[in-house]
Amino acid sequence: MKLYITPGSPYARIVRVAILEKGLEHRIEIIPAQTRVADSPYYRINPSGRVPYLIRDDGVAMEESAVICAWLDHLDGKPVFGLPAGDEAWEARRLESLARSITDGFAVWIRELVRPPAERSPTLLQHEAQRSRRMAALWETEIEHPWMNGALNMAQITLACGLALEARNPDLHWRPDHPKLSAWFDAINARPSFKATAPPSQ
Ligand SMILES: N[C@@H](CCC(=O)N[C@@H](CS)C(=O)NCC(=O)O)C(=O)O
Repeated sequence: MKLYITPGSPYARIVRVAILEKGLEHRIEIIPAQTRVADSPYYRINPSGRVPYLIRDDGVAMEESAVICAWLDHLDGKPVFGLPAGDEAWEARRLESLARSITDGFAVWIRELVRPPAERSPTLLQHEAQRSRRMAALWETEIEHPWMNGALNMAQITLACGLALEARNPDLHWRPDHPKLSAWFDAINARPSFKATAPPSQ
C-alpha cells in the first residue's frame, strides 16, 4: 500500500502514528506529496490534492485521517482504536471531535503563516490565535477525562498531533497556564511512534 503525506501535516501524522502503533510499517510505503502548488504531479494521483491519501493493495484510494485509521485498524482483524461500548462511545466521539477541532484551528493558522506576508490576513491570524487560547483552556480540563488517559486511542492521537504543531508556529503558545495538558502531551510525545514522526519546524 502507499500512503501520501507531507512531513508537517498533522492529519498525515495521525495515520503515520497509527501505522507504527499497529506495526503496519512494513506493508505501507510512505510517499511525500507536493501539495498547495500549481500543477503538482500529485493532483494526477489525488485530485483533491490533500494528504493523507492511502492507496490500498486493491487499488482503491481513501482520504480522511479518521477513515484511513479505522480501515487500517481493522486490517488485522484485531482493532485497538475502536469505540467503547454503550454511552461511553459518545464520550469517545465527543473528545475526538474536540481534538480535531483544536487541530483544525492550529492547521488553518499555519496554512496562513506559510503564505507570502502580503497575502496573510491579520483578521484570520488574530481569530486563530484567540481560538487557540480558548481551546487550550478547554483541553486543560478535558485532559483529565479517563478516555484521554487509558490505552492509546484516536482522540489521544489526534490531540497530540495537533498540540505538536507548536513546533511549526512560533506564535502558538498553548502551554502557559496549562500544566496538565503540557504534562499529558510530553508523555504521549515520548512514545516511539511520535518520536519517529515529529514534524519539521519549517
Ligand atoms: N480532514 C482531513 C484534512 C486533510 C488536510 O487538510 N490536509 C492538508 C495538510 S495538513 C492538505 O493536504 N492540504 C493541501 C491542500 O489543501 O491543498 C483529514 O483529517 O485527513
